[in-house]
Amino acid sequence: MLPPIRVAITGAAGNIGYSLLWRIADGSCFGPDQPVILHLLEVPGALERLEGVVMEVVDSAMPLVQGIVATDNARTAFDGVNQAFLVGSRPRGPGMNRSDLVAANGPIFVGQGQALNEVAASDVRVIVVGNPCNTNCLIAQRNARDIPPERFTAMMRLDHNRAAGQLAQRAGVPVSQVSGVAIWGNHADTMYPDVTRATVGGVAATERFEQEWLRGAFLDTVATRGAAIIKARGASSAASAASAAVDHMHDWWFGTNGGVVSMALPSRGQYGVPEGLVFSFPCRVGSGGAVEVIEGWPVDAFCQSKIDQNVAALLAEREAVADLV
Ligand code: NAX
Repeated sequence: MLPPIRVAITGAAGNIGYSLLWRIADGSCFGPDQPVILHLLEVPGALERLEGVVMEVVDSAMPLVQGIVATDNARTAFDGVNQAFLVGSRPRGPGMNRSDLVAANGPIFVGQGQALNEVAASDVRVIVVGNPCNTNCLIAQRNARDIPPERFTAMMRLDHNRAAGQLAQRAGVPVSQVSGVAIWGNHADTMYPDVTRATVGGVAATERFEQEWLRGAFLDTVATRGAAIIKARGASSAASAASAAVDHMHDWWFGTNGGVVSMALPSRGQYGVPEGLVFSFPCRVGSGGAVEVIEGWPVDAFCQSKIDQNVAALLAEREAVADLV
């Protein structure tokens, strides 16, 4: 057995947390030989619910779980953590638009960024899931001045997995036969699922499917999938979001073996995206966890227009939280 790693999950008593905890505890994320100490953060009003969740984790008798910290204090929650899943944030309420949500959730990520900066382990890696995740990630990163910016990422993997799932369904093949999908931009309905380099059952997606579908129903389905799930299920995506967070952190931990994944990370100006914006690019992860934005990806006029649209949206979000970053 390896020495344990400390894994923080914020919003641990929420819907995503309820799926995520067990996937981390059963070794799906960091491997079957990697013990974990779970650090669970909630707001004071949800501590009793969190206590119930902790009881269930104990009752699951998970051999990899070597300790549980449950708290409403960010400094306690992030003390010594190596991996941080920032899931907790305020959901969008009735009548709230995106900028209201940015304004409501921004301050949470100021405090959490500062707490990570002060007490997290020196190798900490962060995924921000709580929406608007790209801008929340930017805020956390800017408030954690001593942590290298590339340790902060936002989750685009659900969009990535949704795109792969749609291609597989359309072709009637298992999703394991889909590769090379990439999501550009913001986790919002402007994001662009790009299949230029995707293959499905060994055939280029651009040959297998009509362009009309790829730029029409496919795009719309992926972009509006969250809303479709809320309509059908009466609740927002939870298990699929937890699964995507596990995929993201698993691939960051183990590497992608040359495969393409979509991660939002602070731009270094790649593809003309303004420096610092937390933007999703096609990425690879090397062994050792170095995330590399893939260079030389073919960007046609359609893709460029989508990149521009997402840059504009993220610049507007950054402007709305200028006092927090
Ligand atoms: P829930 O409302 O079920 O759970 C959120 C939990 O976070 C609650 O228990 C709440 O008490 C807690 N919380 C709120 N503020 C907190 C704070 N400051 N510190 C610690 N905990 C806090 O939402 P859930 O369905 O779990 O979704 C969580 C977040 O994920 C939402 O912001 C949601 O919009 C976002 N999502 C992001 C996705 C992505 O692809 N990036 C997809 C799924 C999901 O919509």
